[in-house]
Amino acid sequence: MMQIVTTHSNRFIGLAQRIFGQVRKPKMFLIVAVGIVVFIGLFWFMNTYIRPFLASIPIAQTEFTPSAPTVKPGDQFSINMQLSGETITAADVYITYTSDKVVYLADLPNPVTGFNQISDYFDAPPIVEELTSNADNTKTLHLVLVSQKANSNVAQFSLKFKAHALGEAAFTIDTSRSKLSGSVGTDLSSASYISFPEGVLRTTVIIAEDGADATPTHTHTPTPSDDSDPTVTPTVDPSISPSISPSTSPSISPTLTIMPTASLVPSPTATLSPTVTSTPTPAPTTVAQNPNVTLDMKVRLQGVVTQPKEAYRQQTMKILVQSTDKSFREEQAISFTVNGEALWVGSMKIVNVPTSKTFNIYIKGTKHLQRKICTLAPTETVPGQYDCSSGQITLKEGTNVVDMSKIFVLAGDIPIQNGIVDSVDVIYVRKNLGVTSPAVLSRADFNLDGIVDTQDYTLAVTALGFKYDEK
Ligand SMILES: [Ca+2]
Ligand SMILES: [Ca+2]
Repeated sequence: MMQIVTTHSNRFIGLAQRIFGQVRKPKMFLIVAVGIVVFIGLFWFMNTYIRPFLASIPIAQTEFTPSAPTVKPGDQFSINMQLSGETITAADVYITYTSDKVVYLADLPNPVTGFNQISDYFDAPPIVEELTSNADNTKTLHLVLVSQKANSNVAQFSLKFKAHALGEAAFTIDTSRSKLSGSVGTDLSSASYISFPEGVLRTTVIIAEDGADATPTHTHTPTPSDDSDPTVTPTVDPSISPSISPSTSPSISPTLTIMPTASLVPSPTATLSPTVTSTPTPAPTTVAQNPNVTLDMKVRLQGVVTQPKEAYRQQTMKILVQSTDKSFREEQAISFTVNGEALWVGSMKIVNVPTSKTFNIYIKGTKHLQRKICTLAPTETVPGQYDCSSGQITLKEGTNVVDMSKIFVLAGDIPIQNGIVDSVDVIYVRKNLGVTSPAVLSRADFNLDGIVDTQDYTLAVTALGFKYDEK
């Protein structure tokens, strides 16, 4: 984490120098100065709120070492991996290796799995064991491992390779793409994402004719220590902080939760007070009442590309409308019906809406991650890409069209929902492949074709990359 902070501050100084280099006019200077104050404020904000949030993701100690530093052409060897410190229940790992020097066993003419483990910690064979070729004589192995046992805070496995050309082969874990999840500490019922250590996780093997003589000069495994920066303290002058408008902070508050059971609390329209006073004053004592609002919504569910069969054309989704200042909040379970274009249509009526405010709208399906929108017609080209923080939605009396047809409500968080796509979700889908019973379908049939199969499974595994409900 320390590295992130350092990088940011260096970038910031560089940016400031560049900006100042272009400043010639005093007015411009003022604008730039204001910009910098705001920038420093944001920096302070990130340090204060966002860094601690990120820092709260635990880190797994990772060892990544070869079974032998030097091998001969034709030899089979292993790259061993050990993840410890937390109880890992799922691992989604990308490892790039020098493919013109070594071959992964699943890449042989008669492929066999290259995945191996001493104790049966992870389910075998791996859920995903895929190879892709890169331009630079390397290949990337993508492994998705799930552990239904998850009974230890040390998980080990090895990957088998065969050496075939002289030289050096390097193996690198792509820590930016790889993900771990599991339970932290002693609470094995919890689910959390777990990070790899920062930095490069790389090891090498020398392939030499006389394997024994070759000097293993190459050190393996930088094994970064797992104690993440105990010393970092955000040292931005606090006197500058008040310049940030406080209205920005609530939108990132990680405490926002949407209780699945929350019932709708209709606002008190029934406050027509029976003021039977003797004075016959016909004064129009109108109680200050905000307008009533209707949201006509169109929604697209990930995986549902055609209109499903009759039995699956209704879905209940949770809609939360919240003002950006959090003073107004209305949550309802809305029934949606899917049309011929695979769009889900539903309507929500809300009374007494303070229409002078701006709003965010949140949507969560019964087996989906929550999405948050900040405009009435958000768009994305890749499912999950749209991301917003501050709501700019204004609502008017009467009908408001909320067009979510150009973003996807992402599948994967199955009941009982916990707001995260993790190994529990993935395992459930995997266990029920081929099942068509209504109880299972209601939880894991994401594409609504009446069977839990590999398509649903793929959606669940993909969703591992999206982690959490948007808040
Ligand atoms: Ca879940
Ligand atoms: Ca299905």
